[in-house]
Amino acid sequence: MTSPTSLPPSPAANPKAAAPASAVDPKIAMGWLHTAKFLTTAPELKHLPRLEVPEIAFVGRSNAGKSTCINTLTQQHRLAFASKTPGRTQSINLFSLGKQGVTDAVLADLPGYGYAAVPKEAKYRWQQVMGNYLQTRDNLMAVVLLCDPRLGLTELDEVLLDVIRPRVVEGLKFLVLLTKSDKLNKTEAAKALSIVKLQAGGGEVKLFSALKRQGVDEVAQHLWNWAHPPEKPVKAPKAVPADEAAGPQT
Ligand SMILES: Nc1nc2c(ncn2[C@@H]2O[C@H](COP(=O)(O)OP(=O)(O)O)[C@@H](O)[C@H]2O)c(=O)[nH]1
Ligand SMILES: [Mg+2]
Repeated sequence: MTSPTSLPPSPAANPKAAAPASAVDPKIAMGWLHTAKFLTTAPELKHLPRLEVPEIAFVGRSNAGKSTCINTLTQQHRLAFASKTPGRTQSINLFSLGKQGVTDAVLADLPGYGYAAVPKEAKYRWQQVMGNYLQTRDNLMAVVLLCDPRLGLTELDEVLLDVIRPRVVEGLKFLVLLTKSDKLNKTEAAKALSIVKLQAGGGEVKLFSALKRQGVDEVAQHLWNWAHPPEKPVKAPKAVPADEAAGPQT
């Protein structure tokens, strides 16, 4: 393995890459995620609607647990179809989020990659669509990369990291979730975390289990914080001392 120090800066090495998941009450974040509604599906980037609201993309290998993660976060069992047949979904699915029918963010479920049984042309086509999406989608503000910790970050995940690296440097948020953590014991989980942290350049990596609900609230808080960044404080106008404001005294 190449030493991580010899690599160019990793996406996750950017301190801006993951927001602190502290500010919002997890109940508020989960309530917000529960508003998710299917918006549209697009086989190619050009079919996606242009949107102004922030978009958070879920990416990862087929079978990494992406659909299950989205369904768990949104508390909707069939929102993102958790297929038993990996590699089937080949479109970008968008889900809108927002209270009182006002969309304030969008989740994007990207097709999984790396499924061996997918024909070569389909794989190639998908790489193009995905590369295009990740490089040019204007309102993309965060990427959640899901990874089965028993496989670790694979070559295809590394390719994806390379694709998004320039955007992370410019402020794109980034988080790696090690899914199905219920399948690991404590030692295995700690080991998987440290290996993937190294691979991801020491950035934000979290254990996640839909089954045991590990990491669910925390991820919800991250998503909420990303979509609702604190407003920059407005500079108060400089106070003029009363005697100056009243003009020179005679
Ligand atoms: N034990 C366990 N299995 C999971 C978990 N999340 C997903 N799975 C299983 O992993 C398989 C793939 O999940 P899916 O969400 O369809 O993966 P996707 O292809 O990335 O969308 C399914 O059989 C899920 O039931 C989890 O947290 N724990
Ligand atoms: Mg899926």
